[in-house]
Amino acid sequence: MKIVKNFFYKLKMNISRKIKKAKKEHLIQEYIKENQLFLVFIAVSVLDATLLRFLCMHSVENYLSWKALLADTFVATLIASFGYLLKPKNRFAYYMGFCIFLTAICIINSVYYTFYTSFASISMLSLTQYIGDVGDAVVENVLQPKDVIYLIAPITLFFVYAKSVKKNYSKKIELKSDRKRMAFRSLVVSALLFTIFITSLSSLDISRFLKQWNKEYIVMRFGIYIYQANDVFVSLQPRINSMFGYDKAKKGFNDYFAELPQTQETNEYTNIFEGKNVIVIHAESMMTNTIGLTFNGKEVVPNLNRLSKEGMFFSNFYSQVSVGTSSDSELTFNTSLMPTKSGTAFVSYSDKTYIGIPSLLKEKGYYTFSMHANNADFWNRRAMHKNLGYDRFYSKKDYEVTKENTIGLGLSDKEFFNQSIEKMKEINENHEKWYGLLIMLSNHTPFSEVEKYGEFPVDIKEMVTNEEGQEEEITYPYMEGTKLGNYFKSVHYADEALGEFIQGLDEAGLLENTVLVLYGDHDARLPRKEYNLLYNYDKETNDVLDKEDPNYKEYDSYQYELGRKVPFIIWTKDMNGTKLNFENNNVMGMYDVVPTLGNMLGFYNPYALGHDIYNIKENNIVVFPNGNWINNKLYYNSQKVAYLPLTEEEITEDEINANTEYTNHLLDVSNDMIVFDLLNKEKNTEKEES
Ligand code: GP9
Ligand code: MN
Repeated sequence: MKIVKNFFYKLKMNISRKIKKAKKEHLIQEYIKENQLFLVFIAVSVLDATLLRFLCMHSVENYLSWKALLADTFVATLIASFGYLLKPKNRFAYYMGFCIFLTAICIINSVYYTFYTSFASISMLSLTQYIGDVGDAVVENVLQPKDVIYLIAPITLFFVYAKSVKKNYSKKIELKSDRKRMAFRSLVVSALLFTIFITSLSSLDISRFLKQWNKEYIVMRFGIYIYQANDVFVSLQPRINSMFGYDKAKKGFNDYFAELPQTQETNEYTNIFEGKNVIVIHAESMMTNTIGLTFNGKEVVPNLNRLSKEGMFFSNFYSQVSVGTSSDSELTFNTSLMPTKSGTAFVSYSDKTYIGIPSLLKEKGYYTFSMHANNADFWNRRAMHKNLGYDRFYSKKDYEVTKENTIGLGLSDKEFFNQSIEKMKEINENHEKWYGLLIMLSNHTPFSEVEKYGEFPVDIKEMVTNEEGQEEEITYPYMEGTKLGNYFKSVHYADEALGEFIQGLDEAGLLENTVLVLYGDHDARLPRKEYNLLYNYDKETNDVLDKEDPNYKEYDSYQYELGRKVPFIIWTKDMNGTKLNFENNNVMGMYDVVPTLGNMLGFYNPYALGHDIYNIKENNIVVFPNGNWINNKLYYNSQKVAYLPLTEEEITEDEINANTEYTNHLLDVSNDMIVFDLLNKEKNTEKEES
C-alpha cells in the first residue's frame, strides 16, 4: 500500500514539476502555437459532431453522452496525427480536405435528420427508386440555418491557417525525424483515447453497433464519424456476399421451383374473400399460450379468445424469425421467404427484389398502406415497406405522440389504434378496396411499465374458512413480480387495446366488408424457468414444485421451443357459426401465410416457400432459420441432432434425413433468392446475356 502511495506521490510531483517547468519556459504556449492546425482541426471536428447531436436529438441522455465525445475526439486525433507525416506546405491541404469531408458528413446528416428523424446511410444511395425522395428532402431543408452551422469548422480552420502563415508558425516540425516523432506521439494519444472508449462500451452497445439499424442509439454512443464509417462497412458487406456464387445460386433456384406447381392449386377456400378489404394486425410478442389462460377466473386475453373462437384459428402456428425479430416476421409474412443467414433482409438487403402481398394486391386494384407509430427507420421499414409494395407508410410523424400517451418504445397501442381509425375512415372513403397493416408496439420487452397496463393481478386468490369459521381470502403471489407475470399484464393491456380497436372499427362501419388477419410476430423471449413456475407452482413454498412431486410437469428445452407458438387468426364479423369458424391444429409457419391467405383473397406468388395449409394439411413442415424443423409427428433440433416425438407414430431415420435435407435446401434457396436478387427479372436476363 505504502509503495503504491509513494509511486503516485512521486508521479504527481513529477507531473507538477514538469508543468511548472513548462509554464516557466512557456512550453504550453509554444506547443499550441506550433501545432495550431493539428489542435484546431481536432477541436472543430469534435465541435461539429457535438453540435449535430445537440441539434438533432434533444434528450438529457444525449447531452451527457461522453462516450460519443470521446469517440469523436479519438477519430479527429487519429486523422490529425497523420498530418504530421506530410511536409508543412502540404499539411493545410490535408487538414482542410478532411475538415470539409467531416463537415459534409455533419451537414448531410443534419438535413437527413430533419426530414427522416434518423441518420443517413450510404445504402440509401443504392435504392435508386427512393433517390427522388431524398433529393426533395435536401432541396427542402438545405436552407435551414442549423444545417450550415457546421461550416464553422472549415471557416475557423482557414482563419487560423491564414494567421499562422502570417506569423510563420509550424516551422519547427519540418525535419522528417521531428514529423515522425510528432505523428507517433499523437498516435499514442489517440490509441489511449480509443482504449478508454472501448472499455466503456456495454455488450448492448456492441451488439447494436454490429446490427447498425438503431441509428440514434449508435450516434449517441459512438459519435457520428464512427457511425458513418460503420455504415459504409455494413452497407458494403451484402454486396461482397453477392459477388461470388451467382451461377450456382441461380441453378439451385431454377431446379427448386421447376419441381413445384406454377399455378395455385384450388380448394374449397379459393377466392372466398376476393375483393374484401383486409386489415392485418402485427401483434407484438403475442403468444398462443395466452389464449384461454386465466388468473383468478379472469381471462388474460378475452378479445383474442373471442376472435379465435369466432374465426379461423391456427393454433399450431410458428413464427420463423432470426435476429431480425419483428422485421423478419414481416418479411416472411409478406413474401413467404425465410430470414437471411447473415444480417437481416430488412436492413442489409432492402434494395433486392421481393414479391410482397401488398404488390400482389395492388395488381388487383387495392390501395395498400402500413401503420406503425414508431420511427420510420426502425428496422429500415421506410425503405422496405415501399419495396414490399405499400403505397403509404404512416409512421411516428403521422401520429400525435405525447409523454402521457407513451408506453415503452412509443405511442400506446390504445392511442395508436384510436388515431389509426381516423386515418382508415379517410382511406375507406377514397379507395374502393384496401389492404392495411397495423403494427402494434406496447407489448414489447421488457414489459416493465406495469403501472401503465391497468389492473390485472396474476396472483392466486383463494377463499378459506379460518379457525373462527369465517370466510377469509388468502393471496399467493404466484406470477406477481416475475417477468412472465408482467408480460401477462402487458398482454392483457394489448388485448384490451385490440378489443377497443375492433369495436371502433365496427362503429365506423369498417368491418362490413373486411377480413381481419392477426399474427403474433414472435414469442416474448422470456426465460424458461419462468414458465416452469407458471406450470409448476407450489403454493406452500411459493416456488417451483419439487421434481419428485407427482404434479410436476417438466418444462424442458423442447417444451420451451414448442411453447413459442404465436397466434394466427383470420376473422370476419359474420364468420361465427359458419363452416369457416374452426380451429386448425396442423403445424403451420409464417411462410404458409402467403399461399394460404393468397388462395382466399385470389392472389398467387409462384416463388412462395410455404404451403397452402388447406392443400398440404397434416403433411406440412415448418423450418426454422437455425435448421430446426417441426411437423405433426416430431420436433427436430439440428444443434443437438435429437428430436422430440409428438405422436405415437413410428419415426424412421430416412424421414428425418429427408426432412433435414429439405430444410437445409430450402434455407439455402431462400437465402440465395435474397442475396443474389434472383427475383429481379432484369438482373437475371442481364447475367444470362453476358
Ligand atoms: C419496433 C418494433 C419492435 O418498431 O416493431 O421490434 P422488435 O424489437 O420486436 O424486433
Ligand atoms: Mn417484435
